[in-house]
Amino acid sequence: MAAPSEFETLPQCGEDQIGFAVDAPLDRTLVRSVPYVVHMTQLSQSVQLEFDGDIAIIRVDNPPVNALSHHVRQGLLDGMKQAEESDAAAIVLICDGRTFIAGADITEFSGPPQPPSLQEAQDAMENCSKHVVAAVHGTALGGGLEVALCAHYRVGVASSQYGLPEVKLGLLPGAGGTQRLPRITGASKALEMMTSGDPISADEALACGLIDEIIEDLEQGAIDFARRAVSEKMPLLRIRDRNEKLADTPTSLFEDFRAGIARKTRGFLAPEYNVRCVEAAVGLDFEAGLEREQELFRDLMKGTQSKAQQYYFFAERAALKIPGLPKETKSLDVHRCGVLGAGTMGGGIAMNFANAGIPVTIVERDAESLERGLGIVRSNYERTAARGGISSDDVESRMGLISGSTDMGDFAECDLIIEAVFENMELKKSIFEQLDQICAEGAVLASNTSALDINEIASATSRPDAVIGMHFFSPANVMKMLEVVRGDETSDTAIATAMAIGRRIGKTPVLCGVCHGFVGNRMLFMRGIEAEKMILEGAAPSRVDRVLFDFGLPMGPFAMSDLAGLDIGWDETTSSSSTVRELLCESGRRGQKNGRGYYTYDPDTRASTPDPEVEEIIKRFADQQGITRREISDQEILERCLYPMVNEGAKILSEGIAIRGSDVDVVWINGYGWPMYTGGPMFWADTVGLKEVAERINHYASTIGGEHWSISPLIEQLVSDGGSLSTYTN
Ligand code: 3H9
Repeated sequence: MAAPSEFETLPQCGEDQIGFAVDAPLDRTLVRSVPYVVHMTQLSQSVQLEFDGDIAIIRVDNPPVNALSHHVRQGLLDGMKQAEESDAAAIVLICDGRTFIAGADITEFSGPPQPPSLQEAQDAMENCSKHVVAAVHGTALGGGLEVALCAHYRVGVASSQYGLPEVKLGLLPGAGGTQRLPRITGASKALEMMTSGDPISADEALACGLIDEIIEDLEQGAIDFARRAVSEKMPLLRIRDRNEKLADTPTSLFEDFRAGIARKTRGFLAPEYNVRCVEAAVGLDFEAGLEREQELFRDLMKGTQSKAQQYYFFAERAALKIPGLPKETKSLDVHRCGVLGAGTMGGGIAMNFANAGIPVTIVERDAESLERGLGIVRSNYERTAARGGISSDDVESRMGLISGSTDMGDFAECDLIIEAVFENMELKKSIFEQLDQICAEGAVLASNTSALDINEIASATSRPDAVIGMHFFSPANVMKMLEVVRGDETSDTAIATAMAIGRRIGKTPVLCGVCHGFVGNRMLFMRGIEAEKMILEGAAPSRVDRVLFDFGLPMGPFAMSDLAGLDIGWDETTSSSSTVRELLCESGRRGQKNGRGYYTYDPDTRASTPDPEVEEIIKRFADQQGITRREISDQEILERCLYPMVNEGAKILSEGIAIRGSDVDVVWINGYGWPMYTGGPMFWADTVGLKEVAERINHYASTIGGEHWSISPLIEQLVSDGGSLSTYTN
């Protein structure tokens, strides 16, 4: 096929060609700036071939993120073949819409592979006898970046980003990325990018050689670069042939790198597999490295971890969709947020808003508490600045967005007010009564309660439709989880506002209904009951904690209680020696804060050691209760901690408190550090098998008993229907 001359407008089209005039009504949000595109061949439903004079343009348009669905792969392959056969001098690969190709189409992973393979299209690019230039805007991610790495040159606009995020899906870049990236950036940078999955900026990409130029106008810049490549006879660079950046890779690099990421990646398979691939890039030739990559990719793809992580990718996005909430529902534009309470929670919540550039008014009952609270916020920021996380100017600008006050009247100027005082219903009701008097009409009134009844709190106001729960998790400035709790009368606007602002401040919001403890804490309470029972029956607290840590949780229930403080909600005057926790508090053990809780803590290192005194207190209490102590296996500990949670999760679902099973998983992964590679409690139970789970719950119901062991009818129904908790939707 011949490339038409620059001024030819509608040349003869072949049977597969569709002629388009310059102003053809196609979506060209960012890319169309060349006035004389002359003809176009639609290669597949999402890829077309055009010619701009002597430059062939392969254009991908597969909304929303130009994922590499089979028709895109087909179009790329055909486009490369036709462009090479044409008399175009060079080829530009470009995408329409908001981004360059953002990776393989994850929805295709669960089905049988559909031809052509991505590698066929990549080979056609890399081996092309003409210059191929990839033009990047938005995000070149995963398979998208791997396609760009097969071009001879890459150019991108200043806002473009580059990454191999496969590790976050429990995978590795399986389209040659593991062998090409290290060859172009060096092994160290590739290890960093592949094991974190985080993208780098265009500036960084230019600095490490990943791209060749930053351009202003995406399409024209890429075309100009391609013409220059031809006129200056730039070499047809194939990354696969380049080894210069790998030559002096120190042998110690890999072990040092593994040690550096060990803590963060504990339990995950994919980071280690990615490291092995970079080792292969350094130690083997390209083809052998590619084979190793494919072998490891297949291994990961077969395993449960990647299925769990892919499930989580869609779960997080599904949680943002609220059935029944009309699409046109407008969320309130929050210009200023009010926070009541400058304690640990209130201060942390205020930081989220300041971090997102939203002014905050924080109110405390007296000047001293206010000053103390603001001091803690400042020192948190200063600690982050000392570690290099933000600049000292950022500290000042963020503190500048937080105004302290002791007058609740100042909330009159706020669009959203979040109450963060301690958990006492009467106190909260009196506060909401006052907020009702003070706050502007239309403002959203939120409570950060972690368990209390939002409907009762709302009943203290004349506008229950404006009242909603926004449960942040501690430390509120760090944890991503936000439970948004809808009361019976909460308005659509209040829901939309809480969800939208949650996203704006970088949280993962999940909507749920009212019940004691909502989704997360209600399930946690059930685990707490069994954990407490097991230490009386003979399991040491450190053993229970170790079993859950080995399962993948960041810590077990006793270490968690010590961290939070054993005296939360404990009152010396009413303490009645009726639980181990009360007994520990009565004997002066407050948790990490005074170095003594379920464990004793080294004052310098904060390392914990089991304490014989605690063991003695537990034994004595068990004797008093007439409990016979025995050896409890790790398996029993795991089952008795996790199955009551699964059971409660199912009850939460069947009561309609959570919208979907996957929402429960999002809460537990983000709120409590449930290991993502198991997918969350609902997905995990599905992988164990609901029949097995049901049998074990019934076993404990008959041997141990208690309301929390009475099996959820939903589990029984799913067992008989062959359904699953993770895909269950109300
Ligand atoms: C890979 O490439 C493997 C290769 O190495 C080997 C191959 C052989 N597929 O996030 P958003 C959907 S693995 C299918 O809200 P944003 C998403 O579900 C892949 N669908 O937008 C959502 O759907 P809905 C490596 C995808 O602007 C909609 O697009 N790549 C994919 O906030 C909008 O998404 C990645 O892991 C996909 N790959 O963020 C990149 N990506 O509207 C994954 C998105 O129905 N993607 N969707 O809810 C992202 O990180 C973000 O989507 C992105 C845009 C940053 C691109």
